[in-house]
Amino acid sequence: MAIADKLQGSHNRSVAVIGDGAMTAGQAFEALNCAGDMDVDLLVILNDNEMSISPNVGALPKYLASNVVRDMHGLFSTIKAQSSKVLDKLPGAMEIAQKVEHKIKSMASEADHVKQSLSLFENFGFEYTGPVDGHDVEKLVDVLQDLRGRKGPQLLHVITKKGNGYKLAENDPVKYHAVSAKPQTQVAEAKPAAAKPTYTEIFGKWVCDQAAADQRLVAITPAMREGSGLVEFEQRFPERYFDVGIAEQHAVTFAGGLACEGVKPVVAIYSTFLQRAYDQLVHDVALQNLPVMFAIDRAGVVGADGPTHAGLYDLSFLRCIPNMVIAAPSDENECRLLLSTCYALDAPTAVRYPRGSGCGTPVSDGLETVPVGKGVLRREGRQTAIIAFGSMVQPALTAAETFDASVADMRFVKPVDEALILELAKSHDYLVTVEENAEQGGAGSLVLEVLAKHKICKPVLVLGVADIVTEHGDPAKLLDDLGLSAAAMEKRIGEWLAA
Ligand SMILES: Cc1ncc(C[n+]2csc(CCOP(=O)(O)OP(=O)(O)O)c2C)c(N)n1
Repeated sequence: MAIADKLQGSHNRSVAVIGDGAMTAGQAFEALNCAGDMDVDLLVILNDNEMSISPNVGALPKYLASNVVRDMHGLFSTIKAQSSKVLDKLPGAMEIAQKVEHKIKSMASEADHVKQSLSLFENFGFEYTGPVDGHDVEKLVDVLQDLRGRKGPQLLHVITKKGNGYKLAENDPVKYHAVSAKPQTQVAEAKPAAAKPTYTEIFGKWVCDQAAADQRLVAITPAMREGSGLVEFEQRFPERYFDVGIAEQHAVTFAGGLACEGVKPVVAIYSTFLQRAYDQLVHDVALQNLPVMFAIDRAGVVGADGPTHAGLYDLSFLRCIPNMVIAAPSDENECRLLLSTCYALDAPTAVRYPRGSGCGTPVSDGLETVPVGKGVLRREGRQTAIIAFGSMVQPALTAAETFDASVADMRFVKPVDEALILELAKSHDYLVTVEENAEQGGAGSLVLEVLAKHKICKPVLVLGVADIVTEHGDPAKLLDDLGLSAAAMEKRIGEWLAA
């Protein structure tokens, strides 16, 4: 935006605000690298609260918190703030003062200990201001007013406390990272015991059980310990737990490297965040057929987090990658079975499961596996067969009652059970496919490809998420709006059959 303004001769100011957690992402450094070498008036405000969702990780937070950096820059900032009040009034004096300041810093950097303390950001070509107390609003306004007149890439390092001023959040910043719209003014209520475990919890328990049974297992999360169900794993297997920061690309290549050496990585990742690591998934894992398992959470509609968090594309983007095995569990027990099955394979695998809980099926304690690439006929009907994938099996079973339709739970998207598809095509007049994924290139497309390959002409209704940006909101309502609740499915199938 800053470059666009410059190109167009506009005098807008661009300000980028980034958290210290987000700053652990490679892309942040790609942008610093680019902007720091450009003659561009850009202000980056780094909001440093030492927290991602959970405490921030890696070398960067340690660097930002180091006293050397804070003291050194604190000194420069104080001098700057004091002098700017005077210099502001003299035309041209501020630019001269900036140059002098640069000169002093570069002379000072000759000394090794001072060199160390010169900000990482200054070495990237940014002028560094800070650290500044982000809760001292008046001071912050002064600093921002000063920065407004400065030329070139600027970085303002602001220190804040997560949840500042709200005791509940200050005491439990992890929990209060995301709050509902309803204000919670009382002591935080204890969470009512969930009637049904979530898929995240199913994964969290499985990964601990599997790790206890197999020393080679390590778990990797790109900054989503809580969301991905790895809290217990970290406590029980700290040496085998890796939070790599908000660095999905690195999470995947890191897993590839570990797998090269005989370690068995499980990358716990949300569907939407895996999108960032597509090239790494292809080049650093799949092409080499490395046994990395992806436990893909939030696959499907996600609700309140909205379109950026919707996990609607993974079946489409995974299915075209060679060597991948992709499983989509239809309930909680299936989730555990398919996790164990995929983990046991010597190949890149993905188990994708939705947000929230399923239908409450009792879950086995064992680590038993199922045949790879084989589906299961869950309901035997006539005329119409619903070929269902993952979370859509349960609503399909309900919808099937109206039409006395057969329902297959395909379990795997890759390798897909071609024999079952062909058998259903032979014994039924109409086929319906259903998945919680974009219709384009997903599991329904896969069924059409199988039919085409075997020269079978059959009416097929492909049900999935239409080619639109989904809204945020209650997941059940979203699924209904998207035509994927049992009732909506029934209506769509009924209309199609009638037509
Ligand atoms: C690419 C990506 N990975 C993970 C997340 C999940 N996530 C949302 S906020 C957050 C922590 C952000 O920390 P920080 O940037 O320091 O901001 P803060 O919340 O502390 O202000 C994470 C990991 C995300 N939104 N996007």
